[in-house]
Amino acid sequence: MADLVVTSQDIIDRILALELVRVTERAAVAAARLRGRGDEKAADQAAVDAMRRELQRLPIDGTVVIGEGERDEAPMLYIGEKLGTARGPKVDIAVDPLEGTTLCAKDLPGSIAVMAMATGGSLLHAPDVYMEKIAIGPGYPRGTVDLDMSPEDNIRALAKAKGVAPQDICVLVLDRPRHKAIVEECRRVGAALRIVPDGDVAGVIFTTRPRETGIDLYLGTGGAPEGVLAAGALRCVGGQMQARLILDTPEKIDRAAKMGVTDAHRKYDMKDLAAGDVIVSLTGVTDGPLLAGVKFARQIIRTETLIYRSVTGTVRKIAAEHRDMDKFKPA
Ligand code: VTB
Repeated sequence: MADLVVTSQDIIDRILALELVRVTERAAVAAARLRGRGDEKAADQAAVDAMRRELQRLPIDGTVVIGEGERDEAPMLYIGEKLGTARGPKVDIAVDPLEGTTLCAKDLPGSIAVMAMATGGSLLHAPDVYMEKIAIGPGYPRGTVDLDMSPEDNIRALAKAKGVAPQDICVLVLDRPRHKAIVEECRRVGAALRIVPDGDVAGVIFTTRPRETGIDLYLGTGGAPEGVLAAGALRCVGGQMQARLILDTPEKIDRAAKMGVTDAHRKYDMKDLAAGDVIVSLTGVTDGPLLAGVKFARQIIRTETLIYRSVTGTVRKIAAEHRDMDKFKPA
């Protein structure tokens, strides 16, 4: 049998994949200890600390491109922060250590710890503004849906491509007043709507596994950094996504320009959001349709993680039992 020859390419997309699982597992466990305690900030901080600690140990020359905020507003995992031992490949890092902080604080479904790693320079440096998004899972002809088509046209086109009636399509939107028109139009067409309080990284990723989640289409406006993370996972399995930043004030246009956005109205394709080789890891914090949340038992902590890898399109679901309790002690 041939020896396993490890190239630098392998390091990013093969060997590091399992390391990313460890990173999101740690963040998820840290946040899960504070599940249902009504303290969003504490849960988020615990996840941030744990994620950063793990990332620092990795053999990478990493730069945070999607993080907790600008350097002056986030002491950790700020945009531009260098991570890793610096002895390894140059990579872009996008993190959302606790996506759905309120879901976690209220112990509601769908909060996750999530991160993406990609070849250096390949993730969109998205400012923390809103982003209009549309996403569908794999298996549809390119261009089946479009950000500039109406919800009705998108639902009808998707139903046709799936071979079902529009009434059999389920759309996920965030529960926000700004989505009133989308909700009304979906209702008119007769599609099902899942209206979630938070968590649109997971919401977009739900479209990658419609048989488990029941979600065919994501519509609406959420955070731009969240959009980049979700696009990474979608790309790995051949889903489709389009997005547009909402830059509605001179201040936002200026902030985006500083991050390299020259066309404020640009319609981004999935590849513009996450190019290059990308791996995305997400671990359940609270129970959800994709992943079970962290379970604490006597001397065992159980976690569930999905890891997406673009090079091969492999998705692994890793159910882990952790027995080394010292590693999971709160900091
Ligand atoms: C979404 C959602 C997040 O922010 O991005 C949302 O995924 C968008 O912002 O969980 P608003 O809450 O202002 O609508 C969160 O809800 C929180 O970061």
